[in-house]
Amino acid sequence: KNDDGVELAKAPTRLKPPPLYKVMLLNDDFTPMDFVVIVLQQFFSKDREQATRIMLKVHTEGKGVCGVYPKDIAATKVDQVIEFARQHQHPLQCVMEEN
Ligand code: TYC
Repeated sequence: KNDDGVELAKAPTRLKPPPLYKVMLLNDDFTPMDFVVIVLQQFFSKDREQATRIMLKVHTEGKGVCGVYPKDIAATKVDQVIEFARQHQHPLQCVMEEN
């Protein structure tokens, strides 16, 4: 209240930015390298060079980040990649992790 007893407007509540999630590809021994490069281009908007770099990182280190997104978009990417790999009978796995 101010000096006249009038209720003052409350400061607006600060909203936290939504948490972001890393979408990661996991290495396996069977999925062709070219297929992984196509996935990175098609679902993560990478050019051929970026896609190749990420694919090789996953191949040598076991996993790698494809992109960082809000939760619902990350979950959709994971589903799309797993479904695309399944359609082509590759065991490629894709997961999300909170950043
Ligand atoms: N290791 C696979 C091969 O040698 C290639 C590969 C890379 C598979 C990345 C999955 O997420 C992956 N053909």
